[in-house]
Amino acid sequence: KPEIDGSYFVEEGSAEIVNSRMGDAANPRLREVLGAITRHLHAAVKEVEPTHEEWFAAIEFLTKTGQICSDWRQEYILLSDVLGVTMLVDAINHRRPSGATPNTILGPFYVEGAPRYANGANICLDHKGLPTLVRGRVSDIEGNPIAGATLDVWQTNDDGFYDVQQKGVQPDYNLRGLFTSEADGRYWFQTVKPRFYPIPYDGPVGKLLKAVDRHPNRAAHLHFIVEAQGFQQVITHIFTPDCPYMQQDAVFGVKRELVAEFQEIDDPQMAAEYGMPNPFLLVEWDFVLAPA
Ligand code: MBD
Ligand code: FE
Repeated sequence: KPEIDGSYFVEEGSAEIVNSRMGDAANPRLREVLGAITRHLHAAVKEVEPTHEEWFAAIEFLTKTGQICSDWRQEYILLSDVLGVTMLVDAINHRRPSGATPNTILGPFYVEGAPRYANGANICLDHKGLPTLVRGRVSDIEGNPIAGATLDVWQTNDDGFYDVQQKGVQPDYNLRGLFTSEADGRYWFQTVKPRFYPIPYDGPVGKLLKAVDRHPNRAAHLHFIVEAQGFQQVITHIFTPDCPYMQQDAVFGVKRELVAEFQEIDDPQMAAEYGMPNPFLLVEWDFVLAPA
């Protein structure tokens, strides 16, 4: 049948007809990817039978999602996050050996070029929140220490905002820093306990969440990127154990292995040793890296 005849288009497999137009010069992987997207998209459209107005609303939504609304933000990452696709892609690409620290979502608030500190430094520059000492070891899967690993950490302040969301309100690089593991693999730094907070919901993705009656809150977390020569980079979080959104993180980033204890320590000697106020919270957290 001539495919030019629109009367056959739907009945004869519209996606197949579209996909058959791709020529021999197409990159095979692109052919596979676009072919699958076209098939699933046509199936979804046939399932929901949108009106023209609905389809145009979808296009408008995607257009707005792609617009840069500040120097650090367009919303496609966030859309991928709230639809669970980011975690899915991550799971597909990071099937680590058991025992290795799992990945989770990067999120939109990572900033390169945070200050590098000596172990023990305090990354909380606005002095708000519950003082917390994070310490642990970076090791390989056999437990051998990894010296010289870089730990890049970032989190929200006690009001639930990243520094880049509150330029001029928070000090630059508040609650961000790079640390280096010592010869025995150890690292330690001072921060404050993170709290849950909403992903930005003033844009198109926030409107979408509201429209489908979903909350925008992320389980409270500290972000880490840990890297060392010869090992796989780990992009991950530490979660607090007592966050009300643990079971319903807006972006599906929680993994059981990433939930830490935040122990209350009342020990003036230990506090003095680390330059912490007493009492304080202690998080003992080891990172285990898989070979590259
Ligand atoms: C965040 O802070 C975050 O970590 C992710 C993954 C998405 C939105 C906001
Ligand atoms: Fe975050």
